[in-house]
Amino acid sequence: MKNIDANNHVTGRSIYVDDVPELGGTLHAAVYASPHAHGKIKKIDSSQAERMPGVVRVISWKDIPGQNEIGGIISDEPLLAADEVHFQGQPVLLIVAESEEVAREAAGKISMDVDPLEVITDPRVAFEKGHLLSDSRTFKLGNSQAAFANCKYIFKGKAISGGQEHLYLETQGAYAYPLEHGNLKVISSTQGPTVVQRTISRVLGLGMHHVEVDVTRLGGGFGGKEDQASAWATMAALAAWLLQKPVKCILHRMDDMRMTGKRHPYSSDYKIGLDENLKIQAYEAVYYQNGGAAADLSPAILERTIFHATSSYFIPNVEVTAHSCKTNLPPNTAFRGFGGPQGMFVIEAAIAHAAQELGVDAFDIQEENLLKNGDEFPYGQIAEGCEAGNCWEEAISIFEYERIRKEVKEFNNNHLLVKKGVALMPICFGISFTNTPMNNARALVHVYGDGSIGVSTGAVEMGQGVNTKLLQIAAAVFGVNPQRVKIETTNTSRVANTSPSAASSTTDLNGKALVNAANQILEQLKIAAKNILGLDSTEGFVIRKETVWINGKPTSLNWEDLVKEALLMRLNLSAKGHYATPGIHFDKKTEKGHPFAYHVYGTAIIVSNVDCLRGTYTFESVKVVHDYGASMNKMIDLGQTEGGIVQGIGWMTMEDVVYDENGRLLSNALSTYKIPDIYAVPEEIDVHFLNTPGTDMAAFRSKAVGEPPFLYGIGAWFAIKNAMLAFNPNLKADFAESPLTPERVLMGLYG
Ligand code: MTE
Ligand code: LUZ
Ligand code: MOS
Repeated sequence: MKNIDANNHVTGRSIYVDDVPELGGTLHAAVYASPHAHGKIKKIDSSQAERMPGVVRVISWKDIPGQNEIGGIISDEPLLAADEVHFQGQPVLLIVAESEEVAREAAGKISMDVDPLEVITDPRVAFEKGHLLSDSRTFKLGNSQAAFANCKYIFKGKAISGGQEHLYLETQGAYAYPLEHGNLKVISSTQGPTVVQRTISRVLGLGMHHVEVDVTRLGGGFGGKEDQASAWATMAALAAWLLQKPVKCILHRMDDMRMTGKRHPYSSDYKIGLDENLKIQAYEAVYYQNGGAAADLSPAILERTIFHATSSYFIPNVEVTAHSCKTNLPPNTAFRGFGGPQGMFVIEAAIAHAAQELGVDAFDIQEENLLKNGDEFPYGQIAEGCEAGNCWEEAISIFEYERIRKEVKEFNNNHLLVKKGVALMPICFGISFTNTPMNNARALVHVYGDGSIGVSTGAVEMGQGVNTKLLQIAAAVFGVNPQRVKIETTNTSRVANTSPSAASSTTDLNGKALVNAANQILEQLKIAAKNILGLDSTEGFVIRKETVWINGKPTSLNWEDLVKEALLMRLNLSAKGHYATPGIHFDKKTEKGHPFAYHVYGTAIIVSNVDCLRGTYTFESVKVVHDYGASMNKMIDLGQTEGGIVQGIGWMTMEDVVYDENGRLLSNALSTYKIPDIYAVPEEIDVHFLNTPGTDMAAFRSKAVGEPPFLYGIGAWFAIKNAMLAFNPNLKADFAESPLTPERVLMGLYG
């Protein structure tokens, strides 16, 4: 089924927050943000701004009726700075005016003096000084110290990965307006409507029932709106509440880039030990996560780093420790992969290091250590339904890896200044929120008198196609034409206490809740069918193509008549379905458990082409065998895969988030922050669907697809590195730094 939004997207008809028709009297809010990265606030002068015609009010933390606190996991983040500022771009004042232009101009007339405090931007420096955002975490399996004593080869090194700007096409924003009885309605571009509702209720000191959050769709989220949409929604709500007027707060691109957090940069140390057969016997790593100035989701992201520390490999002796370091940067946040990619880059760097030193292909080490069924992850879960080996083998055979390898070698022998590199990237990603209680969802389904169906869930459409998949599920379970089904907006008054749409789990959780709701209604329809058809039993009752079937045979009863009769019989054709992932658990004391419903696997073969005179490069091909289970929508899944690959390559190669030593974002626009464009996309992306039955833990046995393909991009770094090695075999082996920009390539080649 085609994505239900496709036509509207390409014709500009899709509605985003800023497209919602404005109510009369709507005001506009702009944020005054700190120009200082760290300091005690001495004086703020907003008098000029306040005097400007059209300015309605300048709001400070003192105007907050409830708590000046928006931290989700840890209460360490004010909505508006009070005594101190902790990063450049931290919101200090909110200017509300009759137009957006006036509000922004007024914000530009505000000045602030601070007593400066030390600015720290490096996570290792923060760690040395003891500035941590949360408790450090360690996962252990076997005994790595003892195992190292028996390793033939041991390599130690350092790996650094950079930040990443989400660059959702729709910037952060919200539109809030007061309703009667002290209620508020907020239209927000958020992945987490309940997060927004909870945060507003806390800041305004209102019960959650007073706050209704509604989401139509997002122009992209990528994790950036899992937690960080709430600040802007709360600002709009605060102004709307204080002024009792509709207020819009939409960030301009450069403000969005400057004020919001990004993917966490990491700096890590690793130690890897192998035996003479290239079996990895021991692995240790310490990760320094650059968390920024407040915790945000950092503790959860830190956890996923160590969940994925060994990636797609089995290593019997592991000890990995992660520190969440507090720096004076905007609080970093969720981004596709949620800390997993950062952990997986380090183990791949360690393997590449060992390969370079031993004079073997990384391929040989990777293949020797691939995860198999029955292997234990360092967090205690046992691998089941493991497709790592199948994806790897199938990729090698259908894409003829041996031929690719030979061709690359030959090409390199025949070219002096242009070199090719090939790398394989096996992936393994755990599906479920690592915080077990979050793995639940609800759906509200109405069958209307004409046989049409309305579906509300907690799922947020952000471009990933969840609404299309939910529509497919509803149509399939009811056995009706997809045209009968409407997916409603995501609204906290219809579906409450939702987890954000994240962790790639949105279709699994909400889809299963939807099946549950639909089945309750089918039970009612079964009673109606029994009555109408005068049956003794409803054995084998099923609706297929809008016709009721009993015991494998079609009856004369169709969907519309069935619904009409059921309502005349006063049956309930509305239902609320609930789903909570069964069988998952995790004990943070022992750091062991079974946190994931299942894992997603795959293998990519990536070929790079590096111009060794200029340091520039292209990607000739990315060839993938991916484990989708029984994909319920191959076009959407392919889109997620292609998008994920390109976004992953961007993170590893060209997207360079740069702050200066004063914590000022230098890469603050698309002129200085390079993301992959159509010319940077690999010339060929060939995706092969592994043929498997999938798992019952996934909705319709169609495995989660949102984040895993991002991980293939990691292979791009190693494909470039391998091309560089063909030019200069003496490259530093014990240091891996991403993004591998053309500048870094050039300096690496001749350094
Ligand atoms: N695809 C598009 N087009 N836009 C997005 O914002 N977010 C990604 C991924 N794919 C995103 C996307 C992220 S970070 C996640 S967690 C998943 O989609 C969320 O949706 P899912 O749970 O339905 O896969
Ligand atoms: N969000 C979250 C996530 O809160 N917990 C997770 O485990 C997670 N994983 C991936 C993406 N977002
Ligand atoms: Mo995705 S990082 O779980 O929003």
